[in-house]
Amino acid sequence: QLLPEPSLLTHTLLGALSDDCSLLDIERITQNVVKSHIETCQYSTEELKRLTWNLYTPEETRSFQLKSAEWMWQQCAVHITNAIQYVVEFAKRISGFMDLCQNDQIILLKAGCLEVLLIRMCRAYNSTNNTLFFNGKFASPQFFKALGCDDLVNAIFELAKSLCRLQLSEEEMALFSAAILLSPDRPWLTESQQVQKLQEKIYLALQHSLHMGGGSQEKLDKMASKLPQMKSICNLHIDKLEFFRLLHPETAFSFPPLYREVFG
Ligand code: CLR
Repeated sequence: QLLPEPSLLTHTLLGALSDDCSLLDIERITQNVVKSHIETCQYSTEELKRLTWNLYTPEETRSFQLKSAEWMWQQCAVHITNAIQYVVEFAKRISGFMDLCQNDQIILLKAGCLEVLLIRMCRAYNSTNNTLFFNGKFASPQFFKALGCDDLVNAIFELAKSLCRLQLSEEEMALFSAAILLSPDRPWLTESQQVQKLQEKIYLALQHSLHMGGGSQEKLDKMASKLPQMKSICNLHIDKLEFFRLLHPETAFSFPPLYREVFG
């Protein structure tokens, strides 16, 4: 046998880092990140479960499809901004985040908040009928037709579907979100070393959590394999917003200030 068992490998890995990050540290980090996630996830699992069969009727869907692009963009921008505020609160509650300089906090949030939102989105996705929670009810991709960005909307629903298939626990979701938020390779960071240290610890906690949950390296690889898909959605969103701004500068100017700051 050339390679040790995965469990042994993880054990060795955790052991090797133990002077820097003990099992106790890992448990403390996990607890902090999970608590932060649960407290800021906007909708509890029970709430979403209770609303599962609250779908937009065909008539309601049709009436949304007939709205103007400006109106629909404005609605979506407001909902996304709302959700971003919760992601900011999540970041603030992760121990170590507030110790970073304010410049870096802002860079990390600007670069990562949509990605975190995309991870959280799988909680609000119903795979049995391909719908997403939007303003109190579940909506299909066609519901968002008035936006005029079918490719973006379809890409978002596709990601939701594939993330949903991973069946992430709240703990895995929380740690995955925190790890993405604390990416040391974001441009213009001044203390990327410090960010890297935080990310490494969260990453260890994620590995530990996957290991405990009977998961494996395979699940971690699958999670990591969604990152390019998320990146491309972020880029597509910026492109669509830029194009919309050209067509309707007045409406784009009236989007929530936080939305404009994060994506402007
Ligand atoms: C994601 C999980 C958050 C709550 C939340 C708020 C806004 C929702 C978003 C979730 C999922 C995606 C969503 C969005 C509003 C508009 C957007 C439904 C549920 C759709 C896909 C349209 C996107 C179009 C724009 C980018 C222009 O906790």
